[in-house]
Amino acid sequence: HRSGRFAAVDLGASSGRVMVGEVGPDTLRLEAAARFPNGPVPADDGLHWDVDALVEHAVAGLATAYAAGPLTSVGIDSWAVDYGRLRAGRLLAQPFCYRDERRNQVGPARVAELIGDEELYRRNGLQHLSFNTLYQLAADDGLDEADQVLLVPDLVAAALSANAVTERTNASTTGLLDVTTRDWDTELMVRLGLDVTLFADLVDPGHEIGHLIPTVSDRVGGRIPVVAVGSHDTASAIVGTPLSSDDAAYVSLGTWALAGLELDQPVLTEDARRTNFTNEGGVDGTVRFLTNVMGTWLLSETLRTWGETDLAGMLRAAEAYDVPVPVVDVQDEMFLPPGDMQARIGQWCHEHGVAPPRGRVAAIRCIVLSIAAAVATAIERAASLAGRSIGVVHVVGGGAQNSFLCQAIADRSGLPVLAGPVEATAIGNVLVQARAAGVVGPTLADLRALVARTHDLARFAPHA
Ligand code: LFR
Repeated sequence: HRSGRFAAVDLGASSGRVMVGEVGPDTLRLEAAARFPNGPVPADDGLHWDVDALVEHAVAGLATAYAAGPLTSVGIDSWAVDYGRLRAGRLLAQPFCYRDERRNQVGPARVAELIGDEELYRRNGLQHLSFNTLYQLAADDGLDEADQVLLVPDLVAAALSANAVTERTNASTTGLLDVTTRDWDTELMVRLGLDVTLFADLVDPGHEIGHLIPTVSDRVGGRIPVVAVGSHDTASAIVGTPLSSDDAAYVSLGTWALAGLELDQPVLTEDARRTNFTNEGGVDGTVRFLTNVMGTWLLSETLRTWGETDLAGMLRAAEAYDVPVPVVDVQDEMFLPPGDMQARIGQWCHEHGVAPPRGRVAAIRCIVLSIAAAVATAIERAASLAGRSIGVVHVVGGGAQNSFLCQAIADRSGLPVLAGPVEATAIGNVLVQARAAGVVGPTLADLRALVARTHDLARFAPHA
């Protein structure tokens, strides 16, 4: 194929989109066919996602995309970790959301009784996040009824194609994948009391999962293939990041700020474990050596509780409001669940004996500078743990539009920041499909060179 039109269904924690990428050897053009809201839905037994609604939005968005011109294939990515329970191919309940406070206390405690943190890290290489899939499974009292569990993008792919698989980059976030072999760690599953037959076969990005089932293709307009991509959104984002040398670090900046390095081999040292660095699986067997920093979630939750919608205006005011504000530890678990972040910042400051930011604009300034400080620390640690020196920081994702935050990261790290593309995740998604169709590639470097040729990046130099 010389070119194609590839659809990316990209599901984020606060919104989803169907993007169309027109890709040829020298072209990469992206446009949105549909955008739709998403978010945790509270119920009696905890926070859930509405995956049925996401599937419906995805199909409607694909129909809109197809109406503008035939699609070559579709790929699906989303946030990691969360899963649905199925029986005979049917979803038993809507998946839980990883920000559920109660489950996040139960799960790690149950796993800790069965396996120590040090051994667990040697096996799965994952940073400790209280919501990693294995902890959620340990807190799940409804597994007996299920004959399969699927991660969110795989659930959507199965709804579209009737084929159930587990895409490997996202599987690496479950904690149940062997970090060295990248296969299911069935021995660990057994030790945790999990039925190994619950987990579907692993496939790699580029694998054709199946074709749209007739009820879906009738609505969309064509019986196109569903192709596995880096179905963990962060894996796709890193494919779409124009990294061009070993001294480049990245920050995939959205709800989370995923800050780190692309490596060939995992770093499984005690230092890496104690500083909470993860070795997630990237596309083409790469390692995403990074840590989760609380990201724009803090901003979006703050604005949501205020009933304020003008993020850009608030950021402008906060950047101009040059008064001292405290830098809080955004990694504190108190900031994980939904709620009033300004109040929690006040509480954090009270507990740590510092003066809280006064007023809304100061609160926004405090959040931005605090995120930047945590990101800078993460990059510095990643470099030292991996034995690299860093010359440039790529910021991709929605946060690349936040120039106050990008500048703050440059200032705090003392490194130049290259911001963009904003749509790195959708770009990584469509590029892996385009490569599977023989349009571009074959190496990640080829894909990134195309991103660099077709996208202007904004540069932020550090202020002394
Ligand atoms: C980003 C992300 C992170 C993952 C978090 C929870 O959207 O996928 O990589 O740690 O969401 O799934």
